[in-house]
Amino acid sequence: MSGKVIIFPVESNTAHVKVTPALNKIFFSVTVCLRFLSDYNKEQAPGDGRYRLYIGDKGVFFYGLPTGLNQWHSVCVTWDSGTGLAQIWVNGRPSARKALQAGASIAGTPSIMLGQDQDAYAGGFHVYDAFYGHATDVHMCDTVLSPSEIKDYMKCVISRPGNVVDWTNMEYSKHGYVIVEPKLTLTCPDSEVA
Ligand SMILES: [Ca+2]
Repeated sequence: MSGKVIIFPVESNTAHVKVTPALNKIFFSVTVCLRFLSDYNKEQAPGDGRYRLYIGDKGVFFYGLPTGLNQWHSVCVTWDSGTGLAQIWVNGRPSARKALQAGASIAGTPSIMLGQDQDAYAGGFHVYDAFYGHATDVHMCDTVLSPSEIKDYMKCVISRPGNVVDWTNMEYSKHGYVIVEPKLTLTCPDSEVA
């Protein structure tokens, strides 16, 4: 998928990309990075500086982060079971680190999907929780990336490709109305990283 972008052109409760992980294990820490562009601006949209991360059935909000419409955002989320600390980075800006599910783990065969929120394992889609827009450079790692590795990612330098999901070598299948195309625009111009 190197140099490619996934486009979800409509709101739906069907369109998604299923990703086959390269590694199956019990996760006690995780980092997920991706870039997205959208003009989603409804009530539940991240148009208000707000992001939410779930581990299992518990979620935490992060506020005051870049969410501008029609511009690319580079996002990394990290979570570590030992400390219970979760954090999100957007365009080079780190959030406060917040408590989320200390001592928990992510076990079982992972069901990894882009474009839909899974309220149930591999299902439970709702149109109002769907993503539409563009997404690229998806990586997932079984450790917490260092701040310098995350800043590299924000600058479009992939210094540590994901060992669970690696965009450059990602096995996936498309479902519903999903287009995969070459990247036509820069995806890192708005990074605040110097
Ligand atoms: Ca949902």
